[in-house]
Amino acid sequence: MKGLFVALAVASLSACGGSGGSTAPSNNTPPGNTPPPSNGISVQNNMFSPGSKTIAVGSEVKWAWNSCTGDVYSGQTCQSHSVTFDDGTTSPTQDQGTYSRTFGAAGTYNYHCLIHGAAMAGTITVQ
Ligand SMILES: [Cu+2]
Repeated sequence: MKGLFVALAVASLSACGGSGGSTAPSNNTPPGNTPPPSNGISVQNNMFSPGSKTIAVGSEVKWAWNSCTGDVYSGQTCQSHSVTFDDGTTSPTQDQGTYSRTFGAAGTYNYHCLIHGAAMAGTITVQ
């Protein structure tokens, strides 16, 4: 629902704008997307990129949602995903934003998206 609202808001802004030509960004990236920081993980539609990551004990990993795509009305459609670990730790199920987790103990941490299940999964190896 939130994604739809944003899409409509963006569409109406675009309709009222119009002071000479298109001002769309040349890279055409919908504004709901958040590029991950270096060493971060991008939450895309139906995949985490990179899917596997190895870090040192005590490190923080940041996921950034990039699940919005432009639509034909100059707005965007954003799909919801989550970062949900087998140990129960989870991000919200959201269509935009970021999530961070700090790993204080060595081990293998498997996670998946609550909506897309095993088809959208990743692993953090902490050593
Ligand atoms: Cu998902």
